[in-house]
Amino acid sequence: MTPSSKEDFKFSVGPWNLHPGADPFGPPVRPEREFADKLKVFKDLGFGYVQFHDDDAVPDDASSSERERIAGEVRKMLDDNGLQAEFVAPRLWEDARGIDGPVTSNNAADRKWALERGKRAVDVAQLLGTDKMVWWPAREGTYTRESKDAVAAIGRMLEWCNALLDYDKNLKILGEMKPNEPMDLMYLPTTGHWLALAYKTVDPSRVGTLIESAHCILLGLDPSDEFANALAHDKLWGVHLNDQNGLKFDQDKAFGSVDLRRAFNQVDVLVRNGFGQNGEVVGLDVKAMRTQPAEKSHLHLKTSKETFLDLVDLCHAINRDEWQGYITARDYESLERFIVKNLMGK
Ligand code: XLS
Ligand code: MG
Repeated sequence: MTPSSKEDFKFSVGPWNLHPGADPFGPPVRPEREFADKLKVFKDLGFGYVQFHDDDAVPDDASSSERERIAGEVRKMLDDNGLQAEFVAPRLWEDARGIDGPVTSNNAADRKWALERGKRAVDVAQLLGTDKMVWWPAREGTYTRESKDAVAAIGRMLEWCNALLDYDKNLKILGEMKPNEPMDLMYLPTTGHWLALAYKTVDPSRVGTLIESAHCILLGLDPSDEFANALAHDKLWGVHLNDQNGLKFDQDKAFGSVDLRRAFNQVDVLVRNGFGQNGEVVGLDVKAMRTQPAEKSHLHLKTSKETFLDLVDLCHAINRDEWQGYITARDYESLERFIVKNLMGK
């Protein structure tokens, strides 16, 4: 395996990562940017790919001919900025029909809508020129544990994936798992749960994962080990890098801003396993702090990318012989000091 070089890494971000700063306790504090302005920011910051929710690209109520026209316009804007679509994710969690699922909803009409919406997202992905669909099953879980049949729910999640794999024979589904928020308890809370489902689908070779750092931390798991598990199955097809300060709401802090060693280990596992050499993209899922003024509300994207690339440099510069020497001698105390010194630039 040739380790990834800096050039192997292409970066992506979503339009929702440039946002006006509303949170559950307060309204927006900055003006919303036009989509075209967001693309310009992405281009200027050196991003090569854009992540989309289906309705970031095409309104959900567009007719199929409108969908083609609007997606064509979006694709042209991407082209004009030297950008490509990385994936499309169906936004199943905002519509009233998604209030209790919708894939695992107890209501058959909601489940039917979930499939239609999934198919529309696949259509949008095709029109934007990507074969990847990310599924973050936001409300597939419960607020009240006794409100759903959990075994039936997993079966419904499997059926939904199978129907979409069947709908588009080139589609790849990347599950992005998260243990909670907005639900109290999620079905398939970890990547491991998801991969078990992946192997039960009609075409496991087209089902992989996108792993978000913060989601692992919310589980009390180490993101680099989670990446490693998916890499061992050849199923790490995307990442959402960010950081998270302990077990609370999903903070989407800038990559490496809380725990630099944890960030280093994520980059190191990607570098050592040649991530990016088969078209995988380094995605960010980061939020600007609400305190940022409008003209500085893109810096979280810039700093996350810079931290990532600085850590790639460190991965290449670090003395691997010395590292291995500590492993061979089983002197893990000295190994810790070695890593910490490297992170301090000493
Ligand atoms: C939410 C997820 C979401 C997905 C895209 O926690 O991270 O933003 O990445 O649907
Ligand atoms: Mg994410």
